[in-house]
Amino acid sequence: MTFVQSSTRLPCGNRVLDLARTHVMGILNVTPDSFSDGGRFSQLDVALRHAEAMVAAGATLIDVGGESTRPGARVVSSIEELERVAPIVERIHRELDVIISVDTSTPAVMRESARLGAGLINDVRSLRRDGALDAAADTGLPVCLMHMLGEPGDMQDNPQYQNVTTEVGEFLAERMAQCATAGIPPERIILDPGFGFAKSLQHNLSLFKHMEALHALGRPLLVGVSRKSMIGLALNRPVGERLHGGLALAALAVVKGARILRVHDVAETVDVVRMIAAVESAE
Ligand code: 8Y7
Repeated sequence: MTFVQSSTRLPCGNRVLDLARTHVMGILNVTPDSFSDGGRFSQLDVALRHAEAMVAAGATLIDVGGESTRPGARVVSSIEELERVAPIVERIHRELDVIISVDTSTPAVMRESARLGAGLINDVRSLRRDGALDAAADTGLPVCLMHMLGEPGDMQDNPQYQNVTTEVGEFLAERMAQCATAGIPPERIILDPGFGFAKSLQHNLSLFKHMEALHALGRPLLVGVSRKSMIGLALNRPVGERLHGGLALAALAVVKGARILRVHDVAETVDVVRMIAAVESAE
């Protein structure tokens, strides 16, 4: 069977993302308190080397984040966030062949990162902060809209849904409508179910199982489950022992049509994606 997609090329600044295949996005935290890296990559040169290694391992996007979204993490000022993110965006843009995604909810960080060469805005708050819709629209860059209720600090306080997948879909549709009003057309949007954000284990598992329903929104899906507590809780594993569970979810996400996998373990995930592609391209 042949599937013809309307547009498979997503312009991301001075690069293009081919949405006909699945891509691996490597996570680069430049926060001193990030939960699984313990801040080891906060120095500019170490961060750049880490980004370089992820690109060599096959990442086509690097997600640079300067604000920890860990529950209970300290709030970072926009100046502090900019001071963490801007230098690494600039260096990656100058030195590496990769699309830079900037993990931010902060309008000033969106604008400055775009100016310094970022190709994608990844906002876990779906452009709900004051000025974020306009800032993202002004950059002309694509945006990843992610589902979350509340704020990282309180999102895990007893989240409730009638039907998590339906409600996530409704939320994302509403954010797409807000984007359209602000001048960000659907063609520039990537959607993300937001695993681990305001969701219990059962919510995450059900949302993952029924993820395909979100294809009805007509936009590519990004999935981020790397090392998350849904793996820890399902398998009873500490954060350092979640790779295999994460790779199982990566494979499932590819089969369910996800186009971008946001991960810490790039080399391993690239093998998963390539192995599936090898089978799918057989006679
Ligand atoms: C996600 C994310 C995080 C995710 C998107 C972590 C910044 C928590 N998770 N962005 N960011 N999707 N789009 O464990 O699932 O990596 S931070």
